[in-house]
Amino acid sequence: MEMKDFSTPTKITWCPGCGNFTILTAVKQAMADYVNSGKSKPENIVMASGIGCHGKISDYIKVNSYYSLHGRVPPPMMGIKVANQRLKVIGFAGDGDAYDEGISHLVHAARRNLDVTFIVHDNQVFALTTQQATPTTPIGFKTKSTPKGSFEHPMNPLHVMLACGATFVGRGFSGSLPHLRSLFLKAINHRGFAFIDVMQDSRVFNPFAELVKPRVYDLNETGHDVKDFQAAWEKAKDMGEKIPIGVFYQVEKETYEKQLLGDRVLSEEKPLASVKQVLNEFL
Ligand SMILES: Cc1ncc(C[n+]2csc(CCOP(=O)(O)OP(=O)(O)O)c2C)c(N)n1
Ligand SMILES: [Mg+2]
Repeated sequence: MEMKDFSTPTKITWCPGCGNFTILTAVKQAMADYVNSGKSKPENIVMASGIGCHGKISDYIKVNSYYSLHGRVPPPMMGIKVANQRLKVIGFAGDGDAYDEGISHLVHAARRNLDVTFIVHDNQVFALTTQQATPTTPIGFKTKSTPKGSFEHPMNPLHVMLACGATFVGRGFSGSLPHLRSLFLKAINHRGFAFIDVMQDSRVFNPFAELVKPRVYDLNETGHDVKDFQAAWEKAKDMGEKIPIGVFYQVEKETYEKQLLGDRVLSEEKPLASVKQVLNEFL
């Protein structure tokens, strides 16, 4: 498989130069790498996405996908994984979607250690609705909802996910395509809840790529121990002169669906009752 095998004919309507293009390319490359490694087939990869500019990624990748409600990417991911744990489930959310509207869903998906990959397109704004502040908007940043500049303490998504027990926590940057490809592949290969916050440049609403590019470095080339929670916590604080990207934390832990189901694959079992029967009970 090649990256182009995952392309769809749908016209891409993101703004020219948007960091979402890099995320799209990196995901298709990582999916091709994953399939070529013999671990899965394209028909066994399922995507779920939220609502926002990022959510359109479901239309641009040729695998089965579920367009969810705003902030509600984790519930369908959980439903899909529990129904058929052989599927590789990858979710895509925006920073508004994941950290604002849907934060409670994200918290519980992470602490359950569902075996899914969750990628956040973090452009620090609600972009589709033309720039309002989200939980990751930096202090002082002027948006339509913060005309005097934001004065709320920004959330650190990596800290939130570490605290919730995510077993894989990473950060990527839309200005580093080869790095993003390998980071996505590591996350897809992880068994357990793999979370990646991608610093995603929005050329129109938050163009930070040129400012961030000279500051990023690959954490995994510095001898960082990914099993060291405290080291991951400390490194996740760095968003100043130097910004680490890569895998901050990765440990093995039993997954939710394995504990719930063992090796059962519910979608292959005979249904206990028809949907109609179940609904009739409530009439
Ligand atoms: C429940 C609900 N609330 C609000 C909206 C309006 N809405 C649509 S897209 C969007 C912004 C999404 O921002 P983000 O998740 O950061 O994605 P981005 O557009 O930045 O990729 C909002 C607020 C909605 N569709 N549904
Ligand atoms: Mg956003």
